Amino acid sequence: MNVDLSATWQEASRVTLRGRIAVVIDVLRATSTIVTAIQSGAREVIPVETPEDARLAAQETGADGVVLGGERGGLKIEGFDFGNSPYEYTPHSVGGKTVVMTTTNGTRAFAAAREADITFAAALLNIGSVANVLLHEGRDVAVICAGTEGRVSLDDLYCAGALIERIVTPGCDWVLNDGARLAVHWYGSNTGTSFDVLASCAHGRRLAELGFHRDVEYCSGVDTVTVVPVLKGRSLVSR
Ligand code: 3SL
Ligand code: MG
Repeated sequence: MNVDLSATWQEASRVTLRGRIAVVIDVLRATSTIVTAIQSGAREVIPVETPEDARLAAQETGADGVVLGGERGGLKIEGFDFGNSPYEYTPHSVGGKTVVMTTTNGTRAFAAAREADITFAAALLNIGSVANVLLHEGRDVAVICAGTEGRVSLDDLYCAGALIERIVTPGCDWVLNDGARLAVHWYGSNTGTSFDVLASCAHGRRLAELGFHRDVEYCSGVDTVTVVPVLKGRSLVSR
């Protein structure tokens, strides 16, 4: 089986994903927030590319209990209900609701994955559950790191390396592309905690500057959430 890693969503949009399972990773912070929203009981999360798309999708959905979430420049978009902090997505705020979400990189990575047979959302928070699902499926995997504005994000690569290490079991014939090998190497070379890694990478430092230090800490949690969001049509729902 093959594990093919794209380091950014832009790279993924140039890769053939047909016949594969895609795993989208944006640890800081989109997939961590999506996983949290679904764990908090959101009915669905609809990832879209732009704020205009979000407003349109909310109108089209026409369902009761639709909320808008996301960020630009890390901050809540004007007129939206929530930003991109996982702490905002509580059972009280999103339980039973449809969340339409747009973020700078993470939600675009779902659009880049549209050709894949199945698409899951992964973060450090739910990495064990995602690994179990991938082992159960036993199929070629395309790991799509969102990256940050077209550039590699070490937080995503770290999570990808941790995930790949959990699924590439000895005795199984896995073929890793160079990106996947790099992620495993980067993950294995870290001696500090996941928080040390996330806090020291460029986007972790940027979020701390914006006052989101607690989000970085929260997103560093490993296996704290069991839910595995899967794309059904245009919605991410609990698998
Ligand atoms: O790039 C994204 O999709 C966001 O997750 C970035 S931020 O952490 O909200 O700034
Ligand atoms: Mg990111």
